[in-house]
This record gives sequence, structure tokens and C-alpha cells, in this order.
Amino acid sequence: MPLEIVRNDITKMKVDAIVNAANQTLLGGGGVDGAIHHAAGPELLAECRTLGGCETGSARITGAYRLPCRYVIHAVGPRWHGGHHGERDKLVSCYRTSLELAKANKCETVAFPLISSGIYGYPKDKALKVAIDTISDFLFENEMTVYLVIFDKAAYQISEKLFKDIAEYIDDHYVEEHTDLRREQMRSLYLGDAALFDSVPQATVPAAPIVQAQPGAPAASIVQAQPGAPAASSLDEAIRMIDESFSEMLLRKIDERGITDAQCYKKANIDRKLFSKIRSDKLYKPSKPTVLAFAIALELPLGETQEMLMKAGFALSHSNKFDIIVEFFISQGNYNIFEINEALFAFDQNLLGA
Ligand code: AR6
Repeated sequence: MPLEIVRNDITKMKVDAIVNAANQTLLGGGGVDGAIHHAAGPELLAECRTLGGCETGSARITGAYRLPCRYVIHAVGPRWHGGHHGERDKLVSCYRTSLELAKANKCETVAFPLISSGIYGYPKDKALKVAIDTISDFLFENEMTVYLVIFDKAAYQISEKLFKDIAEYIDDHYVEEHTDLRREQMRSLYLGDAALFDSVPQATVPAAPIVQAQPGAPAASIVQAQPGAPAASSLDEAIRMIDESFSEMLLRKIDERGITDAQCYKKANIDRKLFSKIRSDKLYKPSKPTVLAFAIALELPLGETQEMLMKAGFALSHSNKFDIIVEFFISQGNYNIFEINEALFAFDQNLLGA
């Protein structure tokens, strides 16, 4: 995944470069700066002494010594003074300069801490947004894998309003489903499985061995088997009934949208190699987060998202939070994969993408 949010200690990251949240002297300090110098050894400080400092909003690169990466990029973030002193521009510039330095030094993988969000006091939700927006802008034009390393959960905050809205949406949809599930389980306990099976509505019982959505079919008919669908009488016939595969649907939708393959996989936060694999293998079996990432990139409404999931053997369900959170964003018409991933991370869920 080109941009990944991970929980880790940045000094443990095995990447080409890690970024340090440094100060203008570049001579070490507390927080992540202290941890990096401690893990790299005194040689790092010796090299930093030769640099002559660095202005706020910029960055310098050094060797990594005892760290398991090749370079350390020392970025100097702004102190927070209320938000009206150019803090955002300086923070954007920190990320941008660090990424350009990494690119100039042929780094393919880079890890960032949440710069300025500790000792420098930048509000964490705002610092996170600047980081994600700036890194994702860069990734639209460049091939690189960037990790945003979150040290502790407390350092990670999405906006309070978004968190509340999602929590409410989960409550409304998740609890209800689980209450039903529980009721159903109780029923099967008392009545036995046969009775439970009888109570399942007809449409959820597959009428044919292979049930596929027709490309032009309305969304609701796609989610479930059609009660009247003809049954395949032989394997040959069943195979003939398989229509467009996931990969074919994806490529068709890209063409219909009039976007390029690269625009699509970048918007999906999927790396180029994985996309090539999917493109060249008509029967490629993607994971659920990959399918959803493409559905988001293509800005598919819920019905078509379900259709695309079906092609890969999945469905959106109300029995897990991951699905409900993605559904929340689609229903709001918000197709920003990075924002969706921020929210998924905040709710301890897997992220969208490869
Ligand atoms: N790995 C990843 N993230 C970490 C780690 C770690 N090992 N340790 C802390 N963080 P801060 P700043 C997170 O204070 O706000 C220094 O003294 C931490 O939770 O390190 O840019 C410098 O010399 C927080 O979210 O950096 C400067 O004087 C984030 O890293 C000043 O602090 C940044 O917190 C810079 O302050």
C-alpha cells in the first residue's frame, strides 16, 4: 500500500529512510528525536554537528548508523502558536521537503512520525490531516511506499465530530444486526437447525450452483440469488453462467469513468505491481480491502460496490465494523480513501488497499 498507517516505534522500522522530528539545531532532543539518536548511536550526532542546523519547515539527510534503515531525514516542524502563524504551511513544507529528499536519494520506502504533534504542541487531529493530505498529494505524482508511524494510540485522533458520527452509525447498524443474530442463535438452540433453515427467506437460499450478477442488473438483485434463476444442469453450463470477473469489471469501470489505470490505482492506494497482476489475470482473486479500495477509487455507489464485492465472493455486512465504516463513507458520498483509512485506524480496523 503506498500510504500505510502503522502503530510502531519508528526506530524499529526496516525502511530506506526514517524521518526524525528534529529541532533547528539538529543536535538531538526529547521525544522521537531522543529515541532516534539513542538507537542510532553517537555517530549520528557527530554527523549532525557538521550540518550547521536547519530552518523550520525544511529537512536534512544523514546516515542511519545503528538503525535498521539507510538514512535519517531530520525535519524541523513548527511549534504550535494557535494556528495563525503559518504553522500549517511550515508543516506541509516539512513533509514535502522530506519526501523530495527521500526521492533524490532513491528511497522506495519511508517512515514518518507525526511531526510537531508532541513537544511542539500541534493539535493531533490537525497534524494527522496535514500529514495524510501532503503525503497522499505527493504519492499521486510519485511511486513510493510511505508509512505514517503512530507511536501510541493517544497520539492518534481523528476529528471528534467524525468519530462521533461514525460511532453513531455503527451503533445504529451494528447493534441491530447483532441483536437479530443473537435472536437467531437462540432460536436455533431451541428449535434445532431444521426449523431455523425453514425460517430463512427464500431469496437467500441459492437457486443455482453459481449465481452471478448480470452487468446491467439493478443493485438489489445482485446481492442475493434470484429465486427464479435457472439452475445449471451441468458443469459446462455452470461455467458458461459465470459472467464478467472482478478484474474485467474493474477495467470496464475504469474505462467508463474515463480515468487512466494509474489514476485509479493511486486513488485506491494500491501499488502498481498489484494492479498489473490484477490487470493481467482475468481470474485474479483479490482480498476484500482491495476490492473496496477500488470501489472507493471508482466512486461506486453502494449497489455497485456490492456488485464488485460479489465478483470476488464477498459482501458488505452489518455484522462487522469494518464494513459499516466503509458503508458510512460511501453513503455520505465521501470517497477519500485516506480519510476512510484514518477512520478505520481510529476504530482499530484493517485499512483499505492491498
Ligand atoms: N516512534 C514513533 N513516534 C514517536 C516515537 C517513536 N519512538 N516517540 C515519540 N513519537 P515529538 P515534535 C511520536 O515530541 O512535536 C524534540 O525535543 C509522539 O507521540 O517527538 O515535532 C525535538 O528535538 C508524537 O506524536 O516531536 C524538538 O525539540 C510525535 O512522535 C521537539 O521535540 C512527535 O513528537 C519536536 O517536537
